[in-house]
Amino acid sequence: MSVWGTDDLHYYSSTKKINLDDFTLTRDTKITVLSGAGISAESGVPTFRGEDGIWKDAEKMRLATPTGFATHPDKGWDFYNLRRMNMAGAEPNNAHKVLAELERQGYDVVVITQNIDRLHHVAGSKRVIELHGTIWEIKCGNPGCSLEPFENKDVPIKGIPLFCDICGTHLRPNVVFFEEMLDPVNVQNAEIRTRETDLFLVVGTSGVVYPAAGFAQLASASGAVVIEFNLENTPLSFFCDKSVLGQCGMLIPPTLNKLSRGEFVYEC
Ligand code: BJW
Repeated sequence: MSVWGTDDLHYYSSTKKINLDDFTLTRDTKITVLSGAGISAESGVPTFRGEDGIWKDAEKMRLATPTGFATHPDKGWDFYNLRRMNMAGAEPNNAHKVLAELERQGYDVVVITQNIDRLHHVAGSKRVIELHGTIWEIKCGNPGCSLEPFENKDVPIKGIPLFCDICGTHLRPNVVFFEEMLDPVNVQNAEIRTRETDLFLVVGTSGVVYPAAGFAQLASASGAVVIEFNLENTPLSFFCDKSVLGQCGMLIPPTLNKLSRGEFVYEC
């Protein structure tokens, strides 16, 4: 098994469509969720792409690269401080809460999230793989430095830009910038879980960033039932047995209720 899996994750093709009437969600079902920015949109956290997306501003997108942040750590921290303020004020919405409630009721749920906001944790989800890190931790910008990432919840962080006491390099958020490797342990755990999963939910992601997007393709190729929740179709729709279009906070609860034949109930 490859740790990165990007070679085989990219190019799966899917022609299968599983009839959801033949599928029943039970406590033995391994459920895996791949979430993206869209799951937090109803909590007031902006998405990246699209009309109101953060990446409309090309400078901000450059700041989310290792070189961009290292060149302008002051601007980089301004950008992340604004996002910390936004995320600190955000509450989990029904999409985060229903997934946490599913786990709480004894269903076998793992969330693989691309989000850095920790709203899945706040909602109560216990088994969460943070593929792109978290804004609530800081690490040294020097990958060779011995400083371990540490939690910091100050909003805003004062005295920016911050520098490492050990090596003097700038400090930065513990998030995965473009062109950076994801934590191989996280990727491997996500890959193992995806390969063995029965039901794979793709929630609020544009499905264009890899290796994350490849997990939906891997789930499909591994025989899972794959259901997408999004406002619109995405490049991943092709790999899904069903795309449920609309706000995920509204649509996930009734879908889970239906799949469980009424056993799982979540009151919005
Ligand atoms: C709703 C909704 C509602 C709204 N209900 N739905 C060429 C050059 C360089 C690199 C590459 C390259 N080609 C490929 C790569 C690899 C690159 C990549 O995939 N790039 C593509 C974009 C082309 N990947 C990487 O670089 C990764 N590393 C890597 O591959 O290392 C190996 C390597 C090294 C060097 C060179 C090449 C490879 C790392 C990726 C890290 C991504 N980082 C970010 C920033 C994190 C920190 C931060 O937040 O500041 O992660 S970018 C951003 O995109 C963020 C997100 O997690 C990620 C995915 O976005 P997401 O979550 O899908 O959000 P949106 O906005 O795109 O979509 C929201 C969706 O929600 C939409 O579909 C809406 O419709 C929907 N929605 N409201 C339901 N209510």
